[in-house]
Amino acid sequence: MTTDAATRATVRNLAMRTVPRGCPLCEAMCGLTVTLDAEDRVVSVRGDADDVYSRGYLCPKGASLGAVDDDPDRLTRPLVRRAGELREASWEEAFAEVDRLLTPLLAEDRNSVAAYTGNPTGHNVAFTLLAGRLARSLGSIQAYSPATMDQLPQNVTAALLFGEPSSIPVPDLETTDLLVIVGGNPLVSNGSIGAAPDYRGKLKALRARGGRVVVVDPARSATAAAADEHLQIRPGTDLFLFLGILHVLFAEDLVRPRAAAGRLSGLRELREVVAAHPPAAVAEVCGIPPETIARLARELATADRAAVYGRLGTTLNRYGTLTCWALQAVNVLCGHLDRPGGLLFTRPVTGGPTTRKAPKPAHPFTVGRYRTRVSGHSEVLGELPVAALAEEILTPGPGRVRGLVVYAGNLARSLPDSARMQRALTEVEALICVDPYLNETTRYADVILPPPGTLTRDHFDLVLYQYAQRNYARFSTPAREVPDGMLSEWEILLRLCAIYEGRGPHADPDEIDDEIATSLRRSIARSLGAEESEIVAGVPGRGPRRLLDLRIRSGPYGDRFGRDPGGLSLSRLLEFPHGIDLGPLEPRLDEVIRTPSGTIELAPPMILEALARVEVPQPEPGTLLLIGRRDLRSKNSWLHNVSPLAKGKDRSALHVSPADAEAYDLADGGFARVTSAAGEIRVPVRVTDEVAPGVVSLGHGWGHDDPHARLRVAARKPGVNSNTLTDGTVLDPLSGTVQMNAIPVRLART
Ligand SMILES: Nc1nc2c(c(=O)[nH]1)N[C@H]1C(S)=C(S)[C@@H](COP(=O)(O)OP(=O)(O)OC[C@H]3O[C@@H](n4cnc5c(=O)[nH]c(N)nc54)[C@H](O)[C@@H]3O)O[C@H]1N2
Ligand SMILES: Nc1nc2c(c(=O)[nH]1)N[C@H]1C(S)=C(S)[C@@H](COP(=O)(O)OP(=O)(O)OC[C@H]3O[C@@H](n4cnc5c(=O)[nH]c(N)nc54)[C@H](O)[C@@H]3O)O[C@H]1N2
Ligand code: SF4
Ligand SMILES: [Mo]
Repeated sequence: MTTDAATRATVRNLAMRTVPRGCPLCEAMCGLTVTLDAEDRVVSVRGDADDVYSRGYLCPKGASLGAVDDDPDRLTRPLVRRAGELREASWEEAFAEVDRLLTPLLAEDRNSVAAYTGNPTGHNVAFTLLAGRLARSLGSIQAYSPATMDQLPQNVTAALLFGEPSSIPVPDLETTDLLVIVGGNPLVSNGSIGAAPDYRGKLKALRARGGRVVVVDPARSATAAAADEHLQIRPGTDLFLFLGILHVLFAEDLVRPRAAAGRLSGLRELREVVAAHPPAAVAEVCGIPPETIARLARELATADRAAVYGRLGTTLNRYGTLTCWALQAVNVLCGHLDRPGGLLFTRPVTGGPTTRKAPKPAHPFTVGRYRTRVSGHSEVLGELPVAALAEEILTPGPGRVRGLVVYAGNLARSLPDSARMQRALTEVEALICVDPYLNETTRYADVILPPPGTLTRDHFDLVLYQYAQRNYARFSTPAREVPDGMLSEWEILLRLCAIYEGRGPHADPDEIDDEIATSLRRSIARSLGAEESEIVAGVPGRGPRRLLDLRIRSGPYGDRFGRDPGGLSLSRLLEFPHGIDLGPLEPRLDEVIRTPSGTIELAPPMILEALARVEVPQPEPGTLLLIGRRDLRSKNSWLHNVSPLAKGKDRSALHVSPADAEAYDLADGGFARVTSAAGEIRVPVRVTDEVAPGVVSLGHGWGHDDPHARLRVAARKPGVNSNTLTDGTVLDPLSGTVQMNAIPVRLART
């Protein structure tokens, strides 16, 4: 190396900086360290060994965060449709176009404009803080999100049992001795509503201390392969397994609710309804031997520290809510709720419904305050089913959805019945997308408003701290500036609020920012019984930090605006860039329960009525059941364009059992035609005994073959879109959640 080169290298190294950042790519919330050079280019991303929550763990997605943000296909300017083509435009032109398109529709009928709030918004503090205002400003009942193809059955269950939809307890991975994972694959997904960094390490530790892991899954997933026992259940039948377990608990007098004792109602009704479901009867339905069901029930009832944890395999089916309810009833009756080593309720740093004083009297949980126009689906927790969105757009008549705003969603790939969804995206009169990519959905847009990369924003997991493995918080400041010519997502969203509210495209976003802060101060003053003048933010300026400071200071660890000087504030949290550990999860059932009866309501009428209507699934002859799966280097539909994550072989093959491969004359590496009620695909086949005969599996979020999208890396390995096959006609009646697993399909060789 010449002296000059050495000097330059030294200068470069001196100018390098390493900043701690929370990873926004999944629910594990790992702490990362991002190293940037003098030109603000990301040089490396590593696990942050000093992070008090993740202790250095990261996965391939986190390691690629620099590449995620610096993907050359990300949009850097708004696109506006002119003469049929999407063209680059200034922000002023783009907002003027949004105003021109939406304002007349909103003036005529607020409900003619729908909004879809997609998955990445849950990891984005701008959205989580502004969601309420965005919805109120739009003022439309047409509100959609992935909840109705994800966790809404768990929310409805929590609302029914505990009186608050966000009260979902998480398994205490650190100390449990028996973990039963039902329809979740945390070794790939890193877990969800109960996620954890290094789930594999946590399961290893569990087994090393003599504990057991049981996985209930139709596929031998990575988690099932790492477990002590794998129960290969028939897709869509978990409800019956849990009814069988509940039956045994009553029949063998194994009910001992411990922490929940004395706080239960509905036990007698529950005993009556499960009497009709002995293991011998349910075994036929779910394909698990009756003696195994009885043994599992006894093991759960006698284990000191055990937890049953369920995720998508329990929610995305016709009986999603009943399944989640029965699963939680098992935890309650076996005494694992609200106990260390069982399931606990996290206490989040910004507080929430269960850390504030309970309303008196508590309202009973109801659904159906309004219904969808076309099929009459009920509203549930302010949402309408995603499966109804396409028909609300496509069906003519008064009240039709004519405008659609999509915040971070890829409707053309992630929603059921893609063909119909795409027709709807063509038909909708105004489509506004807040999204960094020109992809399979945004390519139909009239206006695309692209946010800058994740490293330019404040990061704080406002929603996800509710389900962390410890009481924990970390605030990350931006690693680099918003590039010239771009607007922060915060500002984009405030300007949309202004347009929805009829203040026009040029309104000052700061005004709305101030209004939001004022109303938050007012509500905090009311809940603390303080004067509004006492409730002041301790950080200067506007934006997310001011609102977060108000929420942290009024939260359960907060300094209560000086009343508790040792307490937390955002300024104090900023002193801990590697996160602050607020202690292990602890029992707090008294704080959580807020049902009208003040008890855990085990047998609410909604559940009993739905149970009475349950039908035993009858497989159509000649069909197989299609289930989904996730992929380590994907995040639903949107990381497939990131080069380091796109390496390797095609990941969207259909998994077929050896027996079915033989029956349908399919070869490993060959192709199959898969047909369902909604459509047909041609897909490469992988013959594997990971799936049982009669079951096939395919990941979702693929199908990057739209020539109008600009996803150059993804287009090289487009994969096949599994949602061509999900028809979206079967919904969980209690939550409106769509069946995405156990889809009947036919196979043929091509
Ligand atoms: N790497 C990666 N991580 C992710 C995501 C991603 O796309 N990639 N997505 C994130 C999101 S949005 C979510 S919601 C979470 C989801 O987190 P998980 O629920 O853990 O994810 P899945 O891999 O879908 O696991 C579902 C499991 O259910 C099984 N299953 C299917 N049908 C049934 C059934 O009827 N009964 C039972 N018992 N099991 C069934 C499937 O075989 C699969 O193993 O993951 C998050 N994390
Ligand atoms: N068949 C089948 N379908 C499924 C599932 C399944 O298991 N099986 N799982 C379902 C589940 S659980 C979920 S959560 C949904 C997810 O479905 P969606 O909510 O539609 O989410 P994604 O498909 O991940 O698309 C995310 C979009 O957000 C954009 N984006 C990424 N980061 C940002 C950002 O910071 N800001 C903005 N504004 N945009 C951003 C991406 O470019 C992409 O267009 O898919 C569902 N679909
Ligand atoms: S496990 Fe999740 S949070 Fe951790 S690095 Fe990977 S994507 Fe990020
Ligand atoms: Mo999800």
